[in-house]
Amino acid sequence: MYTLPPLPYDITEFGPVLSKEIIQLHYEKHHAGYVKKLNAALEKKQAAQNQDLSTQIMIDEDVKFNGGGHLNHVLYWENLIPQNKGGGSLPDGCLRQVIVKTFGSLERCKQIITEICVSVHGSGWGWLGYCPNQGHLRAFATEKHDLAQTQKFLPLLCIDVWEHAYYLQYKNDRAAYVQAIWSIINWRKIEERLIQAQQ
Ligand code: MN3
Repeated sequence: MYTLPPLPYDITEFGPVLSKEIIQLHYEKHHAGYVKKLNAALEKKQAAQNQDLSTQIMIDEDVKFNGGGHLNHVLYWENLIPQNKGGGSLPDGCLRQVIVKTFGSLERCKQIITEICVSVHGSGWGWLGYCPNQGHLRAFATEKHDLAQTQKFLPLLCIDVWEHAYYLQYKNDRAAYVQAIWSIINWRKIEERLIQAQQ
């Protein structure tokens, strides 16, 4: 059984960037819904072991969608932090070094990820990922709830660009949501993920 992990902050802490209503709905309804449907699909999968292949494949689709939804949201909540607790500040360390090496500057990195997020057709995620084989970073998008690993990268940073992540506050202006979210990105957490990915 998978459970909804607690948020590492209070839902009122993101002030003008993400309203309490958005986070509450996103976390308590959307994320919780993926957890519930993932558990239901895993139970169904267990019971369907002797059924025909097409039935099993359809159940696997539910596991993939809801399991990806759960994992991606865990990463998303973790890679946010209120601005007054360090949101938006990239420390001087190995992450800054590799970002500058790959993109030229943090500003350019954010600009490329923003463009990728804005260009996702429909629902999906924008990512900064790390390739452990070649030791480099890449910005890319995935559709629906596909994992960063489907693009052969380990996830460092993710931005949810489903409409439920911003519509209550930003309406159809996804670009404004992505621009604003940079001020609450937890770069320390992302650096931790990089260090872990390099081991
Ligand atoms: Mn979401």
